[in-house]
Amino acid sequence: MKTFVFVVFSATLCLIAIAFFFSPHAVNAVRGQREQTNYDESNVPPYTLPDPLVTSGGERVVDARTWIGKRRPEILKLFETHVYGRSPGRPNQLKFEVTSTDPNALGGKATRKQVSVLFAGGKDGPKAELLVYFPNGAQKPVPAFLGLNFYGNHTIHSDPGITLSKQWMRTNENMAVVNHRATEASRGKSSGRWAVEKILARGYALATVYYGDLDPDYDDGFQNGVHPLFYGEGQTRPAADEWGSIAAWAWGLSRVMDYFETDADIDHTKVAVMGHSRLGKTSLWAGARDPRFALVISNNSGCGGAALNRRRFGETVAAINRAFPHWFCANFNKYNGHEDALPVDQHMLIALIAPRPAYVASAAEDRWADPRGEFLSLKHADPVYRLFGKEGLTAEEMPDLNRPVGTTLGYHVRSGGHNVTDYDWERYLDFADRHLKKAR
Ligand code: GTR
Repeated sequence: MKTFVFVVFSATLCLIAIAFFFSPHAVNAVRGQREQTNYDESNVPPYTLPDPLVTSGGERVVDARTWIGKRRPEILKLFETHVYGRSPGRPNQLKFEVTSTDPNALGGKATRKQVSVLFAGGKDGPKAELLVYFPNGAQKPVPAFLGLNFYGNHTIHSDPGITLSKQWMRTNENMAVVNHRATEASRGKSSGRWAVEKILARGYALATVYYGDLDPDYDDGFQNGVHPLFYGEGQTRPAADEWGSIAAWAWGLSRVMDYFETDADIDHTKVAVMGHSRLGKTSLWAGARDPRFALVISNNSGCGGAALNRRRFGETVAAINRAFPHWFCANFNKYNGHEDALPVDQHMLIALIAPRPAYVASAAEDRWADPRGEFLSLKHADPVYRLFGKEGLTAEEMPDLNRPVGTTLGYHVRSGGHNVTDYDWERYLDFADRHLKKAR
């Protein structure tokens, strides 16, 4: 009897221990041991940002020519070496193949074109499937919005003519992704995040690619996706200063821009690149690197996107590198817990976009992404816009909820959480109308 009681007692203790281990409380406790997430403004440590307008040699930059010729290339190189990693250029074998065109899509409102972007020139090599909706009746060539999507092109609209993605994707019941593959029931599952009809009605084309076509979003040591296409003799993974996944996704956006340059219906001088969350980090890096993007939009991009690293508010460098070891280059790990040693901060990423317009949107409840840190990045990029005689962002303080501010640098903090809503899209359309349409 004694033994029986002892066995039952020990088994119960074990079950309690297992239950605790898997509870959110325990996860937070373990996380907390490693690092506390700070959500308290009064606990933001004092910090000094690197000055975008002082060269590595200590020279003050006072004109746009020195910025373009000297300081901008320096900063770009710093971001490549320490944050996102260097990317290759356009592959020589790059080919585009239009796989379908329907002039009568969305009840006649749009022309739907689907294009295979063949990175190695053939269908068997790595490729991205591009979906473009053109607004019917608009004067050509049309300006466009381009953004990567999280679960396949077929999720942005229930349009049955969109090719269902065959790529690996994270299993997700809400998205009807079963065993890592999309199903017919996945169609339109992300339509709430893509204001397709609104964008078309305002005279813009909308183009999108599934980000997993470029690099599936998990840490596999860079064996799948586009990285291996560029390995040198004997190379098995990117070097410490070479591209991670964010840089690969951004590289893919530039390849879409290569396609736009060949499509007479798109005005490739008026393309806005937009992304949400990890894909907002991606749109910023794509826009920073590739000056062919005329306008850049970051939706709730947070750490590694628009938010200042040195504030250590919400997600930090250490937290992001731990959770997503494949997103940045290996060198970025040196700054886990050592943000002040970074030779750049994210205001300099925005500055790389100057003098082109950039828009950053935060969401009030998205504290993990540090809304205030996102605002401050824009604010501290403003002096670079002034070199070009442009007004960036005059607001000194964060605006009230749902009150967009800014001139060449636009900002709003929307009520609600981490998401892309029609409110966000309406602001992007207004901003694009001001900057892309005025020269028409
Ligand atoms: C989170 C990550 C954020 C953000 C987000 C997303 O888990 O910590 O940096 O990128 O994912 O992309 O949805």
